[in-house]
Amino acid sequence: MNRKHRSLVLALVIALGVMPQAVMAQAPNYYTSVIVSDITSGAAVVGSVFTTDVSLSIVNNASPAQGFMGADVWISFDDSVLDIDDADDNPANGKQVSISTQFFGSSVFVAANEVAPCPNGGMCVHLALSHSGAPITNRTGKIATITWAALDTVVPPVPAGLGVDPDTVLSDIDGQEFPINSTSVPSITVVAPGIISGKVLRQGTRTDHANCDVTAYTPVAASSVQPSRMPSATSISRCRWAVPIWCRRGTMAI
Ligand SMILES: [Ca+2]
Repeated sequence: MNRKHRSLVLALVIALGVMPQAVMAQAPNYYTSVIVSDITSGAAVVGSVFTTDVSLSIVNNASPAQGFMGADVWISFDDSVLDIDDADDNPANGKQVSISTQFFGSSVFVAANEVAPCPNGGMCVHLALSHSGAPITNRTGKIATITWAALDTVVPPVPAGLGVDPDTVLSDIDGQEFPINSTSVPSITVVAPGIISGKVLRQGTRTDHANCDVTAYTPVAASSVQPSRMPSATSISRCRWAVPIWCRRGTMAI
């Protein structure tokens, strides 16, 4: 993040240390949450990508309502298991996630959208967001969608290690910190790819195999090969037989 452009959120949070304790005690009438959703698309499979949403929530139960203006959010993850799929596909500016206007609205100001070391160790998705409208008093909504890439170098199953770093803060219009009453993070485990098996049954007889393309990913043991099922030299020359699935007993690719 360009530190010169850290949001008002970050700068004002520093003032927290000198806040009167009486102010900290006055938080009985609202409830705030930072929520990382479970998987919303894709799958936590080695070599694949999947998405989770990051949302904020505030609910006021009494007047006068308290509202907040910004958030400095650190979502931690195990970078030996996951990477971030860059939202803008531009490696020159680092890695970003997809910002949502659902919570802060169209006036959202993005001071930080980066992958950076967490304040408390490890790697984080860091978002510093604020907006120019009225303080938000009752709303639950997305601030971002993260596309995770499950590394193909891990030995599954392995936990993704998602978390909300303790340095995550919400701030009100005066720059004072809102207590975060709860955080919610899914327990995601990266697993091995599944295997789909089945048979390809022959229907009728085809003599012209032009433009056909058969691909199988499961090797067939040599003992199961039936020479009588082998295609002729002519058909081999016309087709791309990747793996001899057609050699299995009782199965036929074309
Ligand atoms: Ca980028």
